Amino acid sequence: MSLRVAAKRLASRLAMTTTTTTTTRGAASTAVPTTRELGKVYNDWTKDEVRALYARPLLELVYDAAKTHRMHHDPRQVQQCTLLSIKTGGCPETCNYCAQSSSWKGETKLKAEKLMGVEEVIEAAKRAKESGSTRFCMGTAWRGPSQVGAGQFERVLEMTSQVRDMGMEVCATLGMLTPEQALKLKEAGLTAYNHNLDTSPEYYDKVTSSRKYEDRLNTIAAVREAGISVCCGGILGLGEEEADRASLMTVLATLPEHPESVPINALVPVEGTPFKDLKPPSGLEMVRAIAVARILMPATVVRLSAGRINMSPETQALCFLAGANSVFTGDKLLTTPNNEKDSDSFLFEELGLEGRPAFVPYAAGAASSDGSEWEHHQKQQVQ
Ligand code: SAM
Ligand code: DTB
Ligand code: SF4
Repeated sequence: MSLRVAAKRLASRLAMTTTTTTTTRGAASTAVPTTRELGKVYNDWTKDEVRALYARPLLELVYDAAKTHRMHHDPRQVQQCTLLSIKTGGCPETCNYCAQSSSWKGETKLKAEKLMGVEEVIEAAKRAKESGSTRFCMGTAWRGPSQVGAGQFERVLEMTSQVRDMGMEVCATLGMLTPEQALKLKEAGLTAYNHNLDTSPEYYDKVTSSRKYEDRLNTIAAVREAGISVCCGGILGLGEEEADRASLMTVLATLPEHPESVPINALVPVEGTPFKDLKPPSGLEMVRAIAVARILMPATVVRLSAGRINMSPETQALCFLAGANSVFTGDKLLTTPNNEKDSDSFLFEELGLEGRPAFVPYAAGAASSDGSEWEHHQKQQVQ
């Protein structure tokens, strides 16, 4: 069989069942570029530098990431966050990985639900706080608040204020925002807004057709402008190459200010979605992505997000060593299952980890995370 035929066969097999990630490992230098100082915050990383970093031998990368981590964070602290899908399913967007798009509801069989009531959400936030979470994140399967009636957005603002008054960090992920909507969320007390870029600009049209990369960047700019802390990351395992992963990291690390929070998700393949047959990244690919994020964005909270349920305790330990300092806890993410409480408690105990308190000042940034919230919180504790 000729090489071309073999390559073609392999390509079609991969296209049908799995994806693979082409790496440039071995071709690159093994060190952080000599012009860069570990732990220093830079916003001018080049794509070539990031690619070279991405291709480094894993243990060297993890070693440098662990050193960087200790310059900005208490390595024993890992924040526990709880997600709640306050409006599930029926989304008009077409994200190929997502269980909640109405485009494949015939296949996923996910039933669209209405926006939850304020009381029910507050009860869930109380339970999350009691179980050790210091950040509560509410998600809606919306293109954005503009798509729904004003009353629904008002209800989310009310939920935001009430969770904030409980002394928790409050995060929301509601889709695209206008600058006015971002300001309203800020006034309601929102700590952070999650809006992921998901993948590289080059690969984005393979992931969704219903919006552009630029739309995502505009919402992130509106969030930043409103003084809300930015939570923005991606997903590994969407069929992208390693160059796309490096490209996504370059976009994040060259924003005018680094996001205070970068979630790294592994694809959770959901039955009925176009990406149902893609192969999620390996644990070590997740470790590599976390280490690169940590070195590029030293002060940021790097969140080991979706896909943790399939990771061994050993892989998770490597992720924490590489600089992850947040996880989602609780039995559910948005629509898919999450790690069990008992196994998480055992893992924290065995690794000597403790929860990260709410409002620890983030070194990276925005007005809502410059430490004033931490002082406010400390005062509340004294009263
Ligand atoms: N609709 C809003 C949006 O897209 O920004 C908020 C909710 S959306 C479900 C939040 C994020 O969850 C997505 O941006 C994506 O990164 C992540 N996500 C969704 N489904 C996922 C899956 N199956 N596996 C991994 N991450 C997923
Ligand atoms: C993020 O980056 N990951 C979380 C949170 N931000 C909103 C969501 C993960 C969703 C996983 C798939 C699901 O449960 O539907
Ligand atoms: Fe809708 Fe968000 Fe899912 Fe995309 S990721 S389909 S925008 S809920």
